[in-house]
Amino acid sequence: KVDCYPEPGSSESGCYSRGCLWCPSNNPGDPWCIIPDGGKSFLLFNDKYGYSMVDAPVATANGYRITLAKIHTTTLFGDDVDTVTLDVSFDTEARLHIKFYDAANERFEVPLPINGADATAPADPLYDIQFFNDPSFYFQVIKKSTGTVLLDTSLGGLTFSDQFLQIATRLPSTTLYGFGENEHQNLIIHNFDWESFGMWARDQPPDPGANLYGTHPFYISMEDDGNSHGVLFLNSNAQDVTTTPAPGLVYRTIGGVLDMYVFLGPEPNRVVEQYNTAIGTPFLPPYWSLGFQLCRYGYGDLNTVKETVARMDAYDIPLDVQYGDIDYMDEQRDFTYDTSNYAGLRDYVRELQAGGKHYVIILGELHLSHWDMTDPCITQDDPPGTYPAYDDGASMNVFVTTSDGFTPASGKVWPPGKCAFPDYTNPDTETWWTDQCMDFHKTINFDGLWIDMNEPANFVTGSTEGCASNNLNNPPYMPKIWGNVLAEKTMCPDHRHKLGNHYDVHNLYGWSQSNVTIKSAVASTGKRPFVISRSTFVGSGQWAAHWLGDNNADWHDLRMSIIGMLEFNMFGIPYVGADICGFNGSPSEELCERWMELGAFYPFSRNHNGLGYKEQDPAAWGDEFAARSRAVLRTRYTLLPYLYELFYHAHTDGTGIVRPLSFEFANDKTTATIDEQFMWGAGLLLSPALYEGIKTVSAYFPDARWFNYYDGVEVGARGTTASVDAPLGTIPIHVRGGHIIPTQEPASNTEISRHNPFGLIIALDDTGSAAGDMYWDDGDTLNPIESGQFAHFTFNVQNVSQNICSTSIMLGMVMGSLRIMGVSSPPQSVLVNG
Ligand code: MIG
Repeated sequence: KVDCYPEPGSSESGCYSRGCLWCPSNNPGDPWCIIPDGGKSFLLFNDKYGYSMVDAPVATANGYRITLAKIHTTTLFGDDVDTVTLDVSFDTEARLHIKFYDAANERFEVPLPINGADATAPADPLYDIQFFNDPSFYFQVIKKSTGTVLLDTSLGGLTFSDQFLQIATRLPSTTLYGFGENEHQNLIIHNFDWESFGMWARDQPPDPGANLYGTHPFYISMEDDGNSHGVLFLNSNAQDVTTTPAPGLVYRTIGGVLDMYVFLGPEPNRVVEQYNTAIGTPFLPPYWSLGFQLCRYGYGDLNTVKETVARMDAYDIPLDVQYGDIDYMDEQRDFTYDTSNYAGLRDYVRELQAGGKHYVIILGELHLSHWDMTDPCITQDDPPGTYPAYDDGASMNVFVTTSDGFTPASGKVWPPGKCAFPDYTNPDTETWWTDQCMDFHKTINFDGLWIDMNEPANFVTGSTEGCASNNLNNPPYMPKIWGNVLAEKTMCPDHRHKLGNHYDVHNLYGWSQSNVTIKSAVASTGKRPFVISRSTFVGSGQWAAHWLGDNNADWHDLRMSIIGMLEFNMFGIPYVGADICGFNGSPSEELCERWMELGAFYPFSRNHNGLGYKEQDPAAWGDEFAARSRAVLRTRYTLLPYLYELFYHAHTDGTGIVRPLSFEFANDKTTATIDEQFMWGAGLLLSPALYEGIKTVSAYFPDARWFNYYDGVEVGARGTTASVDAPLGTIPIHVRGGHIIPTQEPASNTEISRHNPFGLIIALDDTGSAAGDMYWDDGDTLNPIESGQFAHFTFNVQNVSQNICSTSIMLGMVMGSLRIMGVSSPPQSVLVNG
């Protein structure tokens, strides 16, 4: 069934007037008004819905072109497009591109280049596509090796109207991962009972059912035989997806085109690689940004920041990055700092840097008072000449305008202030924004930029003047988003950006800001950039990291962070983490300790706290807490060379860093739903303690050899669950047989640890072999790979080989230890250097 009345107010008469069938049902959730499927299941009705092929598909250089004519006479939301072109291109052996667009009129399309299509049709694609006209047009995509039908749009309901586009497909199984940004209660979406997820960037703490900060219309489906494939809907409008019992999906969007990419895998990790390579692989982070980071909203003054850092140092808890949240600013104006409460910030940042630490500042909030409402607005209300950021921007016309195309749209953050929103789709904005950043960098020598509230958030609905009543601001179909109003917490959809109406580009706001800000960061620091953004879209991972937003300091959100982290690794943003110890609320000591343990294994490891809550940095709780946090962070630092090497692969091949167990053990069905354990790469299994009061974790061990990281002892369990010890201060870690993990002696920050001796953990598999590799560079120069300024080693039990070696990088690298796990009898002798 495909719902013919997806908005509220379904009724029998309303249903018939759409030419649909009224079928009351006892199953809760079932739609009662359904799109006719041309007599296939309802013999009384001959109505056809959708489109039909006018002629046979026409072969093109690498696929087919098909002309589709609308066949139904009724409409759901009006303005149906009569003739739709379908272009199918066989992009690569593993990637198929399917695009429906209006044959006659240009429509908005996301300007993201999709990389890597072959020039000519691939010789032996992994897929086949078939087209049908029975009774209306549908298609099937088949995985050739197994015959599995991956997409099957015979469920019907294909709709292409101006403000309502819909496609429905049957899924080959109920193992479905992805779609975002939403809080999913389970790693796999296991509810095929008409569950909907809305996608429309929103300043919204992670609550179940809400559309959150970013938009990622991408899913991975695992077929029953363990093979996988992925599908991207490349669309930036407000949209939603609904699961159906078929099992199937109904995808709806209110603008743009229906543009789908299918990634054939067949292994789940290959799907992630294929997807990430297509949309742009993640940036290579500077090494220091793999260290532990500390932030809070509302330190209030520089002395408090200094005291916090000082007690971290006193306990020798590793710390690489300190943040400045909006309270460092002068009344929350970007590119200013509070010269009374933060007097001396300029020198303090230099002092931190001299000690090997780094400083990251927040941007994108302006003109607010103590109110918890901020946004990327630039204040408009300062007298001319007093706030250069606005004056310069106004003279360069860099702001989003109202529908008239020239008046800057005004948002509001705190009476009586009004503010303007930079339009990052305007090339002039890049110049202006970069100038501001470079200028400010002369005052505050920041190392990275944190861009917040770029959904974009707004205190008022739409603008200070509200929003006009028209089809953009009030579209006929409202996707299943919170508030049911597009302008809620943001600007009016009819406001104008260089690239198009806000209606079309809203979901690209944080994306375009990231793309610009990474360039501004390079221009300012001259080093490898570090940008972290709250709102993201398909492709954002090339430019920015992401944190999971304003979570709660509770056990539920501790657990949910694993799912969020795993999803963003699928979405091409592996540099991700949640606020350790929670943003809203004050955590218990036990919760915060457990969070420090889990957070030590977020790629983005930052303890961050909301305004007014109890201090929760790891040095704030006393000696025992500090000692445990120190221990768990030293474990992280020991493993940083491995994390860095995973980032190298993410950057060069698009591989996920943090992976679900099911992506490594796709044929083991038990792993499909596991979301309280995760893997770093293929070699490390993490089984954190996630419930109050527990001292052991019941962990699943897929069929492999597993060794306790801490003592090297082999776990007996294979393909079964075992109880592992997790006293406070310990996160269970197991090394998988067959893998070699590069390590380094830890220190209080990476600038120091980078000079320490390296080590290798060698965990043998059943055949006595193991392999691994390691990437190394100076940690913060720009484009080290392009310029050959790096070293790359591959290891196996028999030998070590240097693939690529830059001698300056190699200088001073010392191999300090080898730990070999799984040797059957103790060695009789050891030879070093011959
Ligand atoms: O209205 O800058 O998600 O991390 O500390 C809150 C203050 C604005 C929201 C971010 C949060 C940050 C906070 N910001």
